[in-house]
Amino acid sequence: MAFELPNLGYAYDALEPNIDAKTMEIHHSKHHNGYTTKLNGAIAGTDLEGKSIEDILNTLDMSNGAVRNNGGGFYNHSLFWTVINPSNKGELSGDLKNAIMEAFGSFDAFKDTFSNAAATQFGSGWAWLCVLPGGKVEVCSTPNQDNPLMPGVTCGGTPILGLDVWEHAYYLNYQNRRPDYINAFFNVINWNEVASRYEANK
Ligand code: MN3
Repeated sequence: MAFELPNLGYAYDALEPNIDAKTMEIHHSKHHNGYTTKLNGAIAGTDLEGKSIEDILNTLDMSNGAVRNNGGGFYNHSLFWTVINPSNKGELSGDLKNAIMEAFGSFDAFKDTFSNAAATQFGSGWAWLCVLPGGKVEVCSTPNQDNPLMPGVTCGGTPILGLDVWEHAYYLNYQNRRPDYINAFFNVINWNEVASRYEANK
């Protein structure tokens, strides 16, 4: 069974004005679709075919550029759409809130740390909030389509919140103002989804 581009589950304009409809449409229907198609092409006929994307990334040969870039792209965007789903967003609470408070001291300190990771990731990449076994959380960033599931990535645990800081994610609306886009991202985070990923992976 080949990987399929997941449905967003909401309209392209549902995140306006924080993330504009045109960016969402191109990002999902062109960029994510491209990673999906190329991932399927890269694994076709190999022993990776039929494995879950998590298994593929966890045991990845990092010299396999086609699977690294397109498998990462497939997984990262699949996570990203869910953590900005505008339905039933909830608020930061419960065990996830406690873990964030324990790691960073305050929500504002967490936001600063995450925003700084996103702003200072040179060129294209992602900022992440990850959960480690036992429930601790940490922030890190990765270049290109790498992510914390991949071997040897200096960013541990399981990602539960991710922010795409490739220019294709924000340039139409924000041009070079990446910090404004990062700030807007905090308006659209679906904390219920992040909390459910935290509970499933702690
Ligand atoms: Mn992207």
